[in-house]
Amino acid sequence: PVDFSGTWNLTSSDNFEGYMLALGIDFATRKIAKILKPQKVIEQEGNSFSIQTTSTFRSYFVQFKIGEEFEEDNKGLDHRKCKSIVTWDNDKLVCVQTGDKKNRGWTHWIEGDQLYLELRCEDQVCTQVYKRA
Ligand code: RET
Repeated sequence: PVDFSGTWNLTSSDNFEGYMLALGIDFATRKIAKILKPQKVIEQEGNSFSIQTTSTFRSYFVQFKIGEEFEEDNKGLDHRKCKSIVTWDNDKLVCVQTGDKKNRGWTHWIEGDQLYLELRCEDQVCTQVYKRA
C-alpha cells in the first residue's frame, strides 16, 4: 500500500496561475504565491490523513478520513466553503470539493520519490511535483 507520509518540497508547478485565477485569488496574492516553494508535511495513519502546506507567506492545513465528507473552509486560499470528500482511485488520493466552483478538486499520487499534486478548478488544471525532503 502507498504511504504518503513524510515531508515533501515543491520542485515544479505548472499553471498554478490559471488555478489561482479560476479561484478568484487577487493579483497581489497571486504574484507572491507563484514564487513560493511550499513544503508539504503529510501524516497518514490508516485512513486518516493530515496535510500541512507551509510557505513563508501563508499556510494551509487540512485533515480528513477516506470516504467521510467534511466541511472545508479554504482559509487563506479563496475562503469559499466546500463539502469535500477524499477517496482512493487505486493508489491515487482523489478529492472532490463541492461548492460554488465547478469541477473543483485535487489528486495526489506518488511516483518514485516524487509526490504529484493535480489541482483542478473549473477549466484549469495545475500540476505540481514535490520531492521527498
Ligand atoms: C498558498 C499560498 C497562498 C495562496 C495560495 C496557496 C495555495 C495552497 C493550496 C493548497 C492545497 C492544498 C491541498 C492539500 C491536500 O493535499 C500556497 C497557501 C492559493 C492550493 C490540495
